[in-house]
Amino acid sequence: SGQIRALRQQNAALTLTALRLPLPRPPIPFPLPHVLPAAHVFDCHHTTALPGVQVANPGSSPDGPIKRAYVESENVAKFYWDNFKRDSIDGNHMTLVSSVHYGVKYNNAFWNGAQMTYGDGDGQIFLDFTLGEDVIAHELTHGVTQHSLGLAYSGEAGGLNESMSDVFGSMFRQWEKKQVVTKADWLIGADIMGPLSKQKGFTCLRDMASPKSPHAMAPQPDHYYPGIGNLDPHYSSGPPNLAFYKAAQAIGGHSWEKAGKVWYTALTTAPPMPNMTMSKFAARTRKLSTSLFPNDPTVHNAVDAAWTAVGL
Ligand code: ASN
Ligand code: ZN
Repeated sequence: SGQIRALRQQNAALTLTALRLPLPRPPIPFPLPHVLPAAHVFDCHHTTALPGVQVANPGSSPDGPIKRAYVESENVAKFYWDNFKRDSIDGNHMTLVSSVHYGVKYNNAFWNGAQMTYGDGDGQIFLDFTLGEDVIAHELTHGVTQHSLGLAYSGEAGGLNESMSDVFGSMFRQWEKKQVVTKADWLIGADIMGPLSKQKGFTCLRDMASPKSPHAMAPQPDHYYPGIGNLDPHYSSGPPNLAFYKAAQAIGGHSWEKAGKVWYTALTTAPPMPNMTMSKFAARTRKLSTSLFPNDPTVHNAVDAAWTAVGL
């Protein structure tokens, strides 16, 4: 019939149009999911040879440190991606390597420039170091610092380096618990304190909210002074730790959303500056608090007052 002929002509016209015009690319309906970097775990079997023997399927290991090193490394990678769009330690999808059961009753954990290493603790002073989510994020953040500002591990930069690890270590622990700043304890190492340490009244290694606290195993100065850079970095980190706590507290909400963004940007958006001073870092966060949150003067005021309070 005429109707069918008309439809056929219309159809032919559409086909011709389609042949002549390049089809527009259909828009991707949603962004592709981010793939977390791989996490590898090695077992030192109580030796000090690194990295040790690689563990297959660490995520389903019955061994606590092996499983935790895997799961929490992936969680730290997720923390850095979800909140700061950083792809792994180096910002370039680097595989996360951890070695556990390092040495015999080894009372520490460390980043060696390429990987994390965790001791089992002696069970008296310290428990297994993978029990601290903040400890795991602390060590991984040493890697982030190495691949960004490249802060030295001595002088004022050393204190800043340690403080970055405590700041993002605590922030990560808060993020895992979905804690607002007023509910967080701001302690570093609270989950690895052994019975002997607790018996002595130590609740943590360091207390960001109260660096001089006698309940911290390693009390720190809570105010800047010229010459603070001569201290071990774990002590000179006191004033910058307290500054972050004060800024986050005054801003309120989740530490990783505003204060964390300012600190992260200050750490990662400049060429390496291994000898950065504390006042230079403070100045960077003061500036970034305005440029990142131009419509939210609370952020700048909080950051400014926090540094001023610790003498910077
Ligand atoms: N656990 C310590 C730290 O990451 C090891 C060290 O003294 N560097 O700071
Ligand atoms: Zn450290």
